[in-house]
Amino acid sequence: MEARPHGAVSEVTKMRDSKRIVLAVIGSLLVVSGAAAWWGVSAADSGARAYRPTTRYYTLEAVEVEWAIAPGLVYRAWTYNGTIPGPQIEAIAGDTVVVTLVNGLDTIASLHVHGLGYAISSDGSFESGAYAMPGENYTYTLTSDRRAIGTWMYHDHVARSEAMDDALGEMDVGEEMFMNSIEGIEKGMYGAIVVRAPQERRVDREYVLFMDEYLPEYTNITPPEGMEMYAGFNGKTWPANPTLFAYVGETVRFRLISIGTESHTFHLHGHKWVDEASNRWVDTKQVGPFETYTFTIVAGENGPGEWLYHCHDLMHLMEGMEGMFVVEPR
Ligand SMILES: [Cu+2]
Repeated sequence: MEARPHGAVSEVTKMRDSKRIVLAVIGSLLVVSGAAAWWGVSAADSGARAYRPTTRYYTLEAVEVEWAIAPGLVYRAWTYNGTIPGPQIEAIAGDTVVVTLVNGLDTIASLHVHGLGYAISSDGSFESGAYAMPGENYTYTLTSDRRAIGTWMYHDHVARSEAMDDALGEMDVGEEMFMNSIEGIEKGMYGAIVVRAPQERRVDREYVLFMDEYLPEYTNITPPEGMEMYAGFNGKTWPANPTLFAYVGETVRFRLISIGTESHTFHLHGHKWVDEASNRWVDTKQVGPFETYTFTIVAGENGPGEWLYHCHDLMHLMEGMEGMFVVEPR
């Protein structure tokens, strides 16, 4: 079991009498008040029209379904609303999002979000108690500000089968360690959250691509000899990965999300884009587990065609991480 940072706590206690604490508090108050002006969403935003934040309501039902990652490759998936990924949650910075989780599984289930704000009662971890018992509901309240603008994900944090319980029991590692579970995520319980700026720059098309692996221990889908697993996009694998489409000259925004235990190196043939972090032109980007990456291209800069997109980890490519971006003349 991971040790709690007791050392850090005692360091703070030792410093309590020091004037440095007073100075640090004053300093952080100044930082917070300055930052609040930047990330708050208000009518005073520089020259922008006022956006009136609203509350958006979603219902997600945790359900088990038969899910095919490709023709003939089927497993009993755990999902939100019967699809992988689950429904996309949309908000504009400043909005409140209220999600009711209806638990139709035989196990406890939860919702944990990245990027938005929430009280501990909407955390979704086992320790927070913010999960739904089988057959029951749980409601999560999430807030957004300017820091939330971008691509994020939601996922389960607690769902676990009896078979997994038994397997963990045999490992005899003690009960506490495995109160949280990755089984829900590995079986398909995830979806995208997109938070937009009130005055977002419009694009012609937008695609969200989850990059994931389908581990045999969770799917019971056995890969061919020499392959560890199948892998792919949006709950699919080759040849069933999503086919994306655009006309030449259209702006297309990609929102990439790595959701499993592996890093994925996304590559799109025939196109380059400016990487915001480095301000450099790139055509490949590595996205670590539970990281996201957003970029925008102009479709068909090298002409129309059936352009490949794929993971450039060559094992993952062999395991099925390859799809088509079809660009047609106008
Ligand atoms: Cu990959």
